[in-house]
Amino acid sequence: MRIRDFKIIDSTLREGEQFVGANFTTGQKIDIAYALDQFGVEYIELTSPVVSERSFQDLKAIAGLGLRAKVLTHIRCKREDAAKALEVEGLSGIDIVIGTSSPLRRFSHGLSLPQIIERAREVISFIKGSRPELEVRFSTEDSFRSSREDLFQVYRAVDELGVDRVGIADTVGAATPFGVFELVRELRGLVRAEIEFHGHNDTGCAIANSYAALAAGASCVDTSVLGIGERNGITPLGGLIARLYSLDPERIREKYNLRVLPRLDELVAEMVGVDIPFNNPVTGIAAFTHKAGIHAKAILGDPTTYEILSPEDFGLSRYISIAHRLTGWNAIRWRAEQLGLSLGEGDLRQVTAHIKALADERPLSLDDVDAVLWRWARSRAGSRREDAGDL
Ligand code: HCA
Ligand code: CU
Repeated sequence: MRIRDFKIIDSTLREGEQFVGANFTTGQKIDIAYALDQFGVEYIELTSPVVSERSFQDLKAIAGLGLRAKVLTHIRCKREDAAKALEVEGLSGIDIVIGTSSPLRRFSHGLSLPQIIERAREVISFIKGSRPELEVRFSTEDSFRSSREDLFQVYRAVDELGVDRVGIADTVGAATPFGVFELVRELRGLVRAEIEFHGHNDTGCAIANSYAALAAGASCVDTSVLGIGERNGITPLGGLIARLYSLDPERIREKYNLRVLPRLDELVAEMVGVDIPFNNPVTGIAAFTHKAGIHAKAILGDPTTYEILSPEDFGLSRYISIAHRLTGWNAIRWRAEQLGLSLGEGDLRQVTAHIKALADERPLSLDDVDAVLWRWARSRAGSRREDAGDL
């Protein structure tokens, strides 16, 4: 399935601030915003201005940077929150959220469904009446544990009020890809507004769920750098990009500046005090490392054999690990060539057998492999000289 028209709403500066290790300074927020803008995300979402004076000032600062990305803020469905957001110049839109599931209705805001719709009407008309140029998104927290009937009633009401996007939020990471597909499909037939998906990663499904949402007709996905957010976070920007790139590389290359991704991941990892996971899509240390002899041989012949993402597109390079018992003589030949050693196939097969035997004894490093290759090449040269002397 080709997904061409979609937008990324990066929420590192909102959802990401809810990650346990995140405590961004103004300067750090600005650095993240510039890097996201350079990468090319379409939207940057920031924490509500009512959270604190610093949050308010930082929102104003980032909305005033003149970024290409549209700057959004995220508020509760409350008139006073909207009023504060409306003070911010340079803002492109306001994302409103309210809980619709019965536990949230009971324990969070205490509003009934008609009261939620009434409140939505009040806040949306207030925003649209004050600054009609602002985009408004209305999202239902914990959508997947809300009754369909309730959800659709709310979405239809806010759609009629003229919101630009309706948001589905898998707040607790409960959704499955099929469930997301089905809900978005149905909603697509009901509303005129664009559909946005926000998915938490409690069961590791955030990327798959976001993809399912896009495939079913959503056009916006919320991400954060490295997926940071409440608990174990949401759809990671890099992972979503990997998912979409593998399906349509040209489109993703033209839409985003992929070489910025490693810097973004490193920047945010450092700021929040975590390492980039070894298995992270694209930027994990092992993402482009090939090991088994069969893989190494094929990769050396044509990298697309075992890579659906091209590391060069992200400014990265692949690594072929050869110092272990799974190695093969093609990989060893490649290394010998890199060292400028010319060994015939018979020799290479023997060296490889020797390296495998050594690796059975102890862990090897590339230096060990190189040393074996050099020794072998020297002894070969010596014996060739002896042969020549014999003649
Ligand atoms: C939360 C709110 C939210 C909001 C998502 C949205 C969620 O922190 O609980 O605005 O669509 O996951 O429901 O992040
Ligand atoms: Cu969330």
